[in-house]
Amino acid sequence: MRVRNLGILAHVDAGKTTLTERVLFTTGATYKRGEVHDGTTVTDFDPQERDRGITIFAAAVSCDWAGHRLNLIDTPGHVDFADEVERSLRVLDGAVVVFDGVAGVEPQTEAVWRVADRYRVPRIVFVNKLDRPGADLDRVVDDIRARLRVEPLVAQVPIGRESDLAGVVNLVGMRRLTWSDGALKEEHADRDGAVGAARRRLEEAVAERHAGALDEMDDMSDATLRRALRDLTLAGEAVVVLCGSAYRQIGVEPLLDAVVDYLPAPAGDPAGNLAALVFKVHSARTGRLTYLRIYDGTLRKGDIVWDAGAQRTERVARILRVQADRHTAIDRAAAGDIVAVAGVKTARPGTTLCAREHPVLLEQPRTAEPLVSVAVEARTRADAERLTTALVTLVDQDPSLSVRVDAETGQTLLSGLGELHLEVAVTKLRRDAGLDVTVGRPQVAHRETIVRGVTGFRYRHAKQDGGAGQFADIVLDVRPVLDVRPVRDVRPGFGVRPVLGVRPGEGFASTVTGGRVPAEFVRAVEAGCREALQAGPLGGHPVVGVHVTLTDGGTHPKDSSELAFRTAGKLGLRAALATCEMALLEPVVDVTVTAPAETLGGVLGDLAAHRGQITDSTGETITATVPLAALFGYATRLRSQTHGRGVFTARPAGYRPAA
Ligand SMILES: Nc1nc2c(ncn2[C@@H]2O[C@H](COP(=O)(O)OP(=O)(O)OP(=O)(O)O)[C@@H](O)[C@H]2O)c(=O)[nH]1
Ligand SMILES: [Mg+2]
Repeated sequence: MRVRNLGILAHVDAGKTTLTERVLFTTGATYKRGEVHDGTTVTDFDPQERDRGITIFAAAVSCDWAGHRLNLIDTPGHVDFADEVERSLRVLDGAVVVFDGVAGVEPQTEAVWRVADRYRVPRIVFVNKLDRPGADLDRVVDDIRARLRVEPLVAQVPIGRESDLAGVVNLVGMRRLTWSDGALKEEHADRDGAVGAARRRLEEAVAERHAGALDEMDDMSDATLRRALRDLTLAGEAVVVLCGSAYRQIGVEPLLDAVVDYLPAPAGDPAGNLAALVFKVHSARTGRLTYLRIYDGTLRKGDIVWDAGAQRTERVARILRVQADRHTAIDRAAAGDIVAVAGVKTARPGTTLCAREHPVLLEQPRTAEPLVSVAVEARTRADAERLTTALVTLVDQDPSLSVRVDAETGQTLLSGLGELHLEVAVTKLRRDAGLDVTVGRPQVAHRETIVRGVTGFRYRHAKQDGGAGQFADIVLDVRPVLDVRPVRDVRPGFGVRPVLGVRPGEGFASTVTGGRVPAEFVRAVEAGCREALQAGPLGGHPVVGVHVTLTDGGTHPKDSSELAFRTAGKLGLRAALATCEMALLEPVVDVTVTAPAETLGGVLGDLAAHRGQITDSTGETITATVPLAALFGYATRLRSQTHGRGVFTARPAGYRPAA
């Protein structure tokens, strides 16, 4: 059977889960339509999702349409769960990006669009909620062109507006589609008036970008148009725009046709050597489930596979086809499939599973850096040990969570992408693991960087008091890697000062000549340096924006080893950093606040008082860069400043020196 693996992506509340629900209903995979607000959808099955009315975990479902199997992943839209979306995007071949017909391009939609660009995932746009008052397809299309810098190829014209929305005209094929209570009526559409003009515009936009279509400029057939739309979608040169209302079940069938027509089939060879990427791990009461995408080869029940990164074997006890929280055991899965397996013990998101004789490592998804942490503590001694196990399980499933014990206070700190992310994690500890834990106030996760470096820093690690000795001599240059960002659109009067943005990441190089430090020892020094960067001298925070050069060194004929050089790298860089001028960095976020104009003065004043830098303020919208710490409790503050009418969205914008 032919396959389409696709994700449903968007900002929070755009209607992804509702659309997924309607897709399952339309294709006959379910017999009743669930609703997010009733807690009855297939993909929001976790109790926390049902309570909160939002998607938290990416959920996979399958259905059949027009002779194809569609494997869909409904993703969360909240920025705190962006890592879940990133991991899903890594294994998908295509995506439907959903837009709210009133709100247009929202911040998290823009963010996931960029991630999809990075992974080169072909996309189709679905402008949803056209039944809502104030919805306007043309405005959303203009917004997409301007903000996402992509040419929208509008392939439908809505029939009726807002609450009178009745259907759409498909410009490819010239069909008039109307729905009444979910039942589709299909008729021929005439090429006159607005519909004819829209078809002409679509033909022109396509001909401008596609040679085959240009040849038929004067009389373009539907087949040519369809082929051109597919070519342009796959090449990422433009994006097909469809529309409707998921809630009212308008526009779902033509969207599914477009998925089959325009999005790519998975590549890969079922007869090849196994290559599969783990993108999700879920520990259920029934055991650990590992979700994977098979790129090449065929996986059979009972297979022994190789984890090339960790250099160990794993056994695939069972293979499961996933339908949200329901699983069906199958005997095999092949290239192009997305399945879950049971029995795999240690593979984490990002792990490649392959054949031992043909080891490969697939590109890992990027993991977002934790921004916020809370101290967690078990109330009883008996729970303390179980807490450690439960935390390990949490981090195992979600690489954007991390745990460390603070060296000074001895507290266990759980770090994640935001307050909601941590709240969800703590609720899991309480509900799933049944632990009685207390949780401290959220704190931002700081970073450290160097402002002034050091050159020619010599460090000698020598332990030669009898027995096998250790000797390593190294000389390091340490310098900052700074990226000076201009302040955007600064307006007078807000007290804005220039800031340094710090590029995350660091570098290592060696300029040692004459073989004074052999290559394997240079690598050991680098590994030691990376360890040293995990805890800086100011407060044990990770150190970023540092470049280290090994400029010289020396060995001992008997006592030098990789271990000795690794230790020298770690202790040497730690000592070098202690002599550098260091700076503490704090995470900042870009916030967009929308509120009634008469309340904006108060909102502006509050943001400025919390060290926010206002970057723009027009009409009813303010954008600002604000320390993440200032956002704790912001929802409550904004509510009182705007009499409950203000809304805001935030997204990470890197690190700035802490005031
Ligand atoms: N009027 C209208 N409401 C809709 C439509 N689609 C979804 N909604 C409503 O919008 C709200 C959010 O819908 P969801 O499907 O949960 O949105 P989502 O994109 O999955 O949200 P997250 O998973 O939290 O990011 C729900 O109350 C839906 O009933 C639509 O086409 N028209
Ligand atoms: Mg959802």
